[in-house]
Amino acid sequence: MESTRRKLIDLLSRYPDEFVSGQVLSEQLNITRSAIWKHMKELEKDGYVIQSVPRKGYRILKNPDKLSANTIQWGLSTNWLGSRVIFEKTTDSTQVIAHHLGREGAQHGTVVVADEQVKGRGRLNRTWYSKKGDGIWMSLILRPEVEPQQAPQLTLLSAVAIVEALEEITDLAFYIKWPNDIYVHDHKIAGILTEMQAEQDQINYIVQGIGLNVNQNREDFNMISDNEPTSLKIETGMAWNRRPLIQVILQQIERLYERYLKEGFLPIKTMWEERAYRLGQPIMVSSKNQNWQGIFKGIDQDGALIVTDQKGRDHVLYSAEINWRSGGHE
Ligand code: BTX
Repeated sequence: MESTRRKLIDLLSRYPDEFVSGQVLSEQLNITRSAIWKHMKELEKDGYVIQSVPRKGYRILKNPDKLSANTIQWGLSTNWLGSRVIFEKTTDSTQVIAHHLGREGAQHGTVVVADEQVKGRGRLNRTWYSKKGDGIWMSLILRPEVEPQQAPQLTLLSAVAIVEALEEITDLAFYIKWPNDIYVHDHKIAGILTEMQAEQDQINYIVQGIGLNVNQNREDFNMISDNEPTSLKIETGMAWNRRPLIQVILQQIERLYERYLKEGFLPIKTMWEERAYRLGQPIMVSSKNQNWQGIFKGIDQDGALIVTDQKGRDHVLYSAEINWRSGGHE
């Protein structure tokens, strides 16, 4: 049932301005014309507006805004990412659900999406504000066959993929602040939280959380004082439908992930550095209780930060606190 409806959407979406006849649909899907009609009624329940004209056929007039496991999957052109989607109207955190599923053996590529999170979290248990209906709050379960120390590479990989997805659908330029934040016009629009369950030399699973602000207004961020977040709506002046956005993001992540498995981290590293915030510029580092100024040179093979100090020596930093904006002067 599910996959028939998915194929139906795929067929109709291929010819957006044309009618596709019931005859063609029934031949392609190998079901009767009355079964096609029943599927159309089900799609309408999920928010599709479908025009049906006798002797011409069917066409989609409007895709649904509504998020559900079905609407996320229909029209999603991935092979494995999102092959299972769990959708919750409201939850503490999609990370919690995904960890639970991961422990129970959920398949690689399972995606958990929520309309609202009441305990959304960032790194170091910071709060991630996840207002109802206004953003993309989702967690991916991944089971990569790589060494545990390579896991941070997957944060960088998804950051590049999200930037590519956002640049595909808007005219804005996005960049990545090491290691996990996406910025536009100096404001944070998205964050990535990669958590891992591993044994010494083997990853059991990774839960990668992605939070993207979509339709918030400026006043929705009044409670955040430290980094003036932004949303797609604030930046573009228009509201966005989250469903196609989720699909483009998943498609880009899957594409880059497959490239990573074939070609390794190097192409991802290059793409990441092309989009890196303040690359080649002075930044302040506070590590080992010392503050010093250096030049942000790039990232290494593991995704760690390379900063050159004033004597020209390179330092590899994994979790140092970086004062990005100051360059030592603020
Ligand atoms: P982070 O630790 O880099 O960023 C958290 C910080 O960002 C907060 O301390 C706050 O200052 C600021 N902040 C909080 N909410 C927002 C927001 N909506 N937009 C911009 N800035 C904000 C980044 O952590 C990783 C966030 C991952 C969120 C996803 S959502 C789906 C999944 N579920 C879950 O609980 N977390 C992940």
